[in-house]
Amino acid sequence: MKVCVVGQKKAGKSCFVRRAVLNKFYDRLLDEHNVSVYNKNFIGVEMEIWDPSTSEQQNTVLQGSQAIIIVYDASQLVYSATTVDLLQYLQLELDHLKKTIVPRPLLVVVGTKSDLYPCLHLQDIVRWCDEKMVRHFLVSARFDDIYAVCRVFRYIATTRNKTCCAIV
Ligand SMILES: Nc1nc2c(ncn2[C@@H]2O[C@H](COP(=O)(O)OP(=O)(O)O)[C@@H](O)[C@H]2O)c(=O)[nH]1
Ligand SMILES: [Mg+2]
Repeated sequence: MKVCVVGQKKAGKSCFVRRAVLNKFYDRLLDEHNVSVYNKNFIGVEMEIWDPSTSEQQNTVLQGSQAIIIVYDASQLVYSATTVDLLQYLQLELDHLKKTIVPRPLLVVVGTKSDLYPCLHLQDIVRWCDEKMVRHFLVSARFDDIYAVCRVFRYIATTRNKTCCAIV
């Protein structure tokens, strides 16, 4: 199953993926120009997790994804203005993905860096995700353990299994 991770630069995409796959945290930017691909089995579902660095790379590797994780920097949720910017970004990204990826993938939103500031406007994002019927997770790649971060991938695996059963 191909899973792609997208989001703005420095949102915390690579750290999120590395915590989930390698259980490591790197306190600096790495692989800024690469597309990293990791393989890992989550509750019986073999996943190929793609972590492109730039938005150009994101657009070229997205096709064929059965699930896409939109990662955002939850430390932005401390101000209303940055929360509004974030909601605009999420709306654009969601519209773009729904239009361009066929067949339509499972979409998940993940806020990361929850350790940095209190997420004062978290409810705005959670409400938005509820309206769009997209599952939302809040994590810290720095301090959460691998089990907590992997909730996202277990959710994707479970939802995919349910969809397959429904089709059969
Ligand atoms: N405090 C904190 N910093 C983080 C977390 N995740 C990422 N960072 C930092 O945010 C910066 C960007 O992270 P990175 O994963 O490379 O972002 P990417 O460009 O979206 O792949 C790096 O300096 C990371 O150390 C987190 O959960 N908590
Ligand atoms: Mg990265």
